[in-house]
This record gives sequence, structure tokens and C-alpha cells, in this order.
Amino acid sequence: MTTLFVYGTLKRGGSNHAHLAGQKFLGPARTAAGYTLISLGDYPGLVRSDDDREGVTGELWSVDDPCLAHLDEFEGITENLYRRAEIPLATPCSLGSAAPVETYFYARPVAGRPHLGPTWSV
Ligand code: PCA
Repeated sequence: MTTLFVYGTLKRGGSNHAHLAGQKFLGPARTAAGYTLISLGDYPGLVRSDDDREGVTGELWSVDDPCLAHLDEFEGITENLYRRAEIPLATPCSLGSAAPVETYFYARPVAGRPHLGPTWSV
């Protein structure tokens, strides 16, 4: 099992939420400061931002290994579109779990991409 922070089309109500079918919703969450979203058109990318003071909003999900492997493929890990890595949260998740939280960071150059701030609206 992996605790995954989703912030874009994978969120409840999002266009790709079906890829989380059968997984466990843990609750809403926000990253620590220092991260923001950019627009990639129909979907967002999470990137580091030294200017950010509020973090990115999203949801925590407990995801099993087969689903995670599927998501890695769907999110283009092998094409280096995103990379999955640990991210710190602003507030500890209410589950009392010390497990690290991972998310999909946008892995390509961000120059010229519109900045969206902390929230992708589904
Ligand atoms: N899907 C992943 C990364 C960006 C996207 O649209 C997510 O929702 O977290």
C-alpha cells in the first residue's frame, strides 16, 4: 500500500478519477508550503515553488500495488512526464500514520506554463 496525494484529474469528480476505483479515500490534504500547480491544458502539474506560502490542495488515497503500477503508467512515468516522489504535507494526516506520502511531480520544463496557484478545480 502507498499513501498517494492527488491534486488534479484523479481527485473525486475529476475526469480521471475512475483510475482510483476500489481504492481507499483517506481525506482532504494540503502540501507544505513551497509547491504550486501549473496548467498543462486539461490537467495540472505540481512543481516546486520557492515563492509559495500556502501549498497545494488535494486528497489522500491509500492505493494498492496493482493500482499504483497502473497509475504510474497512466501518468507517463516512463515518458518522464511525471515522477512519483515523496511530498511533505502541511498538516499530518488524521490517520495517525507516519507513512510517507507520495505524489506525481511534473517532470518536464515549466517555462511558459500558466501558474494556477494552490488548487485545480475539477
Ligand atoms: N493527475 C494526477 C497528477 C496530475 C493529474 O491530473 C493527480 O490528479 O494527482
